[in-house]
Amino acid sequence: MGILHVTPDSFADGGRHRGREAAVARALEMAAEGADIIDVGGESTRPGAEAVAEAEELERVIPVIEALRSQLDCVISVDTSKPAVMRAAVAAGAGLINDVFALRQPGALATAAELGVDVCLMHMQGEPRTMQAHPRYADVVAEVCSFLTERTEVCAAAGLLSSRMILDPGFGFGKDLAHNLALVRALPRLVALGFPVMVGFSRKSMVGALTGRPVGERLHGSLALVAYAALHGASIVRVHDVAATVDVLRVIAAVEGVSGNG
Ligand code: PT1
Repeated sequence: MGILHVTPDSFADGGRHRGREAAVARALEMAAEGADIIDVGGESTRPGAEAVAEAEELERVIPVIEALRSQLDCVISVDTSKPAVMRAAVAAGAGLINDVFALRQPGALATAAELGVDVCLMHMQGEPRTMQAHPRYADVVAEVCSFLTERTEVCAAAGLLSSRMILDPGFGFGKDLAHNLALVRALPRLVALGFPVMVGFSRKSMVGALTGRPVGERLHGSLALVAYAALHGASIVRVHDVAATVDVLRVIAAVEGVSGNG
């Protein structure tokens, strides 16, 4: 899954148009590099990020999804927690709702059930603006597993198909380095819950903490986590650096004998 941030190109005339064009071009590039899914997001959920208004998020992501639908044969994912954005994105061609709130915002669960597309349910402690202030767990792995299991049950009761659910432990979402590492080590337990597991470490502060490197120099550390996750059962990796990640995954697939090359 390639990450596509759609933000207006500020301080320039026609910034919105240019921002859209740049996003579409980057999506096509990621598809050519081997991405199977493009995750389109108009609201940052990184630590400390402020919320974006619904109308603004719609203006950012919907025209890009519309443009991509006709040019791309990847699955288009929408990274949102807002029911109106989910609805418009699916109407525009999105086939996956990636919700860092795991459909806990008002109206999101009923909307996703009605839309009938795939959903990624992610664990987060707190909310993006403040989640890194005091992450606290008695047993982070047990708590993440029980949260995700409960969300699959709530979603199933609301009418979502289990076969359309993907789980994500939410690296960096209300978790310190020890919590994140415990969850990486516990990937087989997450996989054992019986759903495809998605992971996102790309350029995150956990990679910075482990390597001592700034955000622009975290590719190699991110790839190490991609390889570890792939070898421990993760099904989807959410990344900025698609070409490098595809190389890692192709090599692992070949060694494991699933490449189709004998
Ligand atoms: C993710 C994810 C996401 N991450 C899913 N969706 C982000 N399903 C956005 C840092 O510590 O992992 N899974 N959507 C981006 N969020 C973060 C969080 C970015 C933490 C950076 C950090 O640096």
